[in-house]
Amino acid sequence: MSNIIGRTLPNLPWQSKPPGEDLPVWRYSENPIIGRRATKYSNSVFNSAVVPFKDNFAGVFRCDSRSVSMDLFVGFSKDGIQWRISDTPIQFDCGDEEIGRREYRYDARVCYLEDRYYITWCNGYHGPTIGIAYTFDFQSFTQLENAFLPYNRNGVLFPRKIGGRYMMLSRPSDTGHTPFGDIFISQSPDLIYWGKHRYVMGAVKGDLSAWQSTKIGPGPTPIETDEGWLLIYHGVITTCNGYVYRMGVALLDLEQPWKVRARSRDYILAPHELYECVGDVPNVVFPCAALADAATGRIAIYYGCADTVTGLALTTVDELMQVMGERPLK
Ligand code: BMA
Repeated sequence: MSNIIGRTLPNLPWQSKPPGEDLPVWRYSENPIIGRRATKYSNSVFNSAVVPFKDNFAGVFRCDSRSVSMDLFVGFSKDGIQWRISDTPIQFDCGDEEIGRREYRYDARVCYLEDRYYITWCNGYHGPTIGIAYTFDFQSFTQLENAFLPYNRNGVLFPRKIGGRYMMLSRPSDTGHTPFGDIFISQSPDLIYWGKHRYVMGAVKGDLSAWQSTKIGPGPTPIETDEGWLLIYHGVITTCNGYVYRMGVALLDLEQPWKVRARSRDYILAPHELYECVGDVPNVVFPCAALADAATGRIAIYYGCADTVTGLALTTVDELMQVMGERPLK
């Protein structure tokens, strides 16, 4: 038995594992929980991040519009399943006009850190890089400097300082649909200046674990356990029909999170349901957030489906530890 370190979440959305299910992660029966037309002008709502907020939940949602521009929108929910999402994008206050100017924004993560909620996202600045902002109330948002030089995607903060420094995972990339990608970690004393970059783990060449042979990228905020940081991530293979995105899990060292303690050879969730296989970008499951309950070990994963709608998937800390133990990537 492994323990989640963190808050208890008695209202975490939950369904038990269906009888006969072999995979360590299972889907919420009413998926998708958010449809493509959830806001007035949206074409699609996916790759979005939710967190516990007061006694309920709040989130930052990627809603691509019907003009197909990408931006971030706030939403609130009482149960983590039914969401009210704003029709107007988040306005970020930024001390520097150069940085505050919007090109495009997508694939947000939200991380409660110290006394506030930090949002990181893929931010257009002469190519994709990692934007950072914070909020206390999900009403006003203050944008900081971009964390990195372009080109980078999937900036994921750790929920506390480690060894006295803030830590962020990311996936250096290119200006397009990047045909490569490994996960790195960067460290900062102040969330402005980032350095001490370390390689964490990469795509797996060869036939051992081909679902993650093209590129990988960090997903939700890492979940602290007594055995290490649980990192749910996406892995991509290039097929004759294009990219296919699946989900995997790894365990990173608690004090030196660039050291990988375990990693699954098998995927934990893959596009098998129709709403994951058919949409604006077929065959994509893309996790951006996870709620975790320290009392029960339950985990609820929010993931984009086919770049079109949002799904919910359930698991436990023990299921994830077991799959890494039984079928390790050696
Ligand atoms: C990535 C990002 C994600 C998207 C994925 C699949 O490069 O653009 O937002 O879900 O491709 O299209």
